[in-house]
Amino acid sequence: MSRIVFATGNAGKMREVRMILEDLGLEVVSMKEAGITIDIEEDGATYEENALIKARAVAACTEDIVLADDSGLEIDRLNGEPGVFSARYLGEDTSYSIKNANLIGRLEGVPEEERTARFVCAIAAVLPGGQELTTRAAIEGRIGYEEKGEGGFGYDPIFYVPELRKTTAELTGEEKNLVSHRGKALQLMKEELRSYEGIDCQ
Ligand code: ITT
Repeated sequence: MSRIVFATGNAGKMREVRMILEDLGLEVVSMKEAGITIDIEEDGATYEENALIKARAVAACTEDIVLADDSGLEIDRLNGEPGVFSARYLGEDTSYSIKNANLIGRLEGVPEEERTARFVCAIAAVLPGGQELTTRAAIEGRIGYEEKGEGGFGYDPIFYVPELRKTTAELTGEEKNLVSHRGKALQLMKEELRSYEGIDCQ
């Protein structure tokens, strides 16, 4: 039976990914659980390039289906920053309370209608036959004035979704996955995988 190895070291992502992929009926493991401990340099210019870099690096270590996620937060007023550098913004080891406070500070005095932003996610797949696929999706929102909510990870406490009147950190995991960039990009990837013969999924 095919198994999916998900090429991420981000525990928050992995938690969401497991939930979203559950109905495929395939075993889903993180790269660590698969015993793959390589360091991957993400030097692509786009989310798709970086997702493919991660998926290819892990696919070189396993016969399983490999998926990877590259994602980021784009703030219009900051010319799309932090974008593909979202994980590295202010340093990879800097806490998100500091990163979030910094972004709120950079938007001081900016009115609500100009605080538009989106989370973007590209998912890449490398199949056992070597075929490569990518999907992409986004969720539109606004940057809040303070952190709100305890759920999610990363920039979720400052990402306000006007239609839901909540930040993505105030949503349950299920609620976030229904509307999020990652949820939607992975749904598209599930449809692609279901159309492949030889991948025995539901
Ligand atoms: P892997 O490369 O190991 O998957 P990473 O955290 O380095 O983990 P990325 O390079 O794709 O992943 O960076 C994505 C960053 O974008 C992530 O670390 C967060 O800062 C931010 N981000 C992406 N999706 C998010 C979400 O759903 N909620 C909050 N922040 C998110």
